[in-house]
Amino acid sequence: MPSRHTFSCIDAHTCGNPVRVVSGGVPFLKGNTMLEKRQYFMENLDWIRTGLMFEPRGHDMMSGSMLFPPHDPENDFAILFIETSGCLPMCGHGTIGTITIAIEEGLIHPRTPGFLRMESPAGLVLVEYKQEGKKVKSVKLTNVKSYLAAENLEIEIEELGKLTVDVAYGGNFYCIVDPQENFPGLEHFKAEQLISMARNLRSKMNKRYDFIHPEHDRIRGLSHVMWTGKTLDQSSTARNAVFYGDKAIDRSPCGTGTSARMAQWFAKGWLKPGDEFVHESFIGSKFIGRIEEVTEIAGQPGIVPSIEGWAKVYGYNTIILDDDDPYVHGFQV
Ligand code: PYC
Repeated sequence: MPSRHTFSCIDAHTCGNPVRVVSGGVPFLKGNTMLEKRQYFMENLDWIRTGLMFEPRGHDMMSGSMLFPPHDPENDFAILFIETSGCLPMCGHGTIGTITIAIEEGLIHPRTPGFLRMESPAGLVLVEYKQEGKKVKSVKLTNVKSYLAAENLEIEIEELGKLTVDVAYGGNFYCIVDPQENFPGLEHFKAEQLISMARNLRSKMNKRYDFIHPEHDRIRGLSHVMWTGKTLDQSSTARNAVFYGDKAIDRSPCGTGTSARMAQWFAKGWLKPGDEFVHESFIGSKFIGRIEEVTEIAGQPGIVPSIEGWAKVYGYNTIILDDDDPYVHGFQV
């Protein structure tokens, strides 16, 4: 007998990048922390992610989340991120979209209106949101500790030649490519070029280096590439195009990417605690970032960053994953 699984989903976008919250059909996950539950999901239930994220039910940029009860009663809820790139330890645009959906659609009932404590696989994230009537107008998250993991690494890719890059962590590891002799800036390239160059660069970096989070060894590997360049709006601080998965450029300014970049700027002395960091995405949408606190991670200097942005809910989806469909687990071309 073929089996059929039904998932209720609510769809939104955060500054242009999609977020699909699974509001019905969420599976039971074994584990005592969100990092353990993430591991259990990846080992046993990853077909739910691929079925809901990839074509024909999703697309290259699709990302989403599932909500769980918190493990610590002090917190409001726990979250699993499901994306075309896998189950990210943390996702900023995913958090902004999820909170907007969860509050507007009544999936979460905060003990203190306007504030939530969220357990992500990467650690505790504090959320503040502003509401006008039923609508959530903005979401600010105070992210996990972020730091510059490596500076001035040399690497060569066929398309550009020799590059000097930095690697920073903001909930995921980012290879940051700033304008330099062989890379004039993201504005000189089409999205497809940035994607294929980033795929090559990420693979070369991961063959040469092994980035492991000093406090959580399950968080390892460079998953994202950030190309930087000139801003579209002169009043913005910086612009980026973040590559993730195999074919995606984030339409939002990327929350964990913005955190990683603020950690990089802090380490280089370009950003001070409290300064506003207006980060533009590839399409020109903006997040406002700030260094909330200076900290350390396993003896290395780091920051606690915050990111603020908005999301819009746009639809309800009942999605069926039926084993008699040859593409039940999605596909990539
Ligand atoms: O906002 O952190 C983020 C993110 C990661 C991948 C896509 N968006």
